[in-house]
Amino acid sequence: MEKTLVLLKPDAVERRLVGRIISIYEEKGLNITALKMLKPDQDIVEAHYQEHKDKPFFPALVTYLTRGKVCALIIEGENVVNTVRKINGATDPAEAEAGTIRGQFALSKSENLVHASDSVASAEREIKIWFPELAN
Ligand code: 3AN
Repeated sequence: MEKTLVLLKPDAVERRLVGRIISIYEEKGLNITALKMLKPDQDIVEAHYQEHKDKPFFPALVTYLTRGKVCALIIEGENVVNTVRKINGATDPAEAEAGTIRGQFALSKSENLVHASDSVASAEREIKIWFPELAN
């Protein structure tokens, strides 16, 4: 079964939206197969967002992700990578459809509540970063 890595980022935890957001994935029929809360260190966040390391917003992105706890999830289901990206909505909440998580709950392009892997290969890479204990 396909897997994806989802992060409910510090703004989701601070705004007490963890339960509501998880419910949206579950109500869609997807399975949460791993879940943990952690305050990530800089190394984890830099590894996770390595594709953005040369972007002007990278330092702010690292500060944002390391400022508090995140909820990391592995979600499994048929076509889960694309399905969760659709449920999350566009990166810029101003462009996100109203029914998506970002469309419903987010306003800011830099603090947009959720992350989900953008491909099966990214999911494999990101799951190793956030759940190294599950590597075999
Ligand atoms: P997504 O999370 O939708 O896959 P990415 O991978 O392009 O989007 O961006 C990763 C994260 O970087 C976003 N979730 C957001 O927090 C931040 N980000 C992306 N683009 C910008 C931007 N133009 N300005 C500030 N922050 C950004």
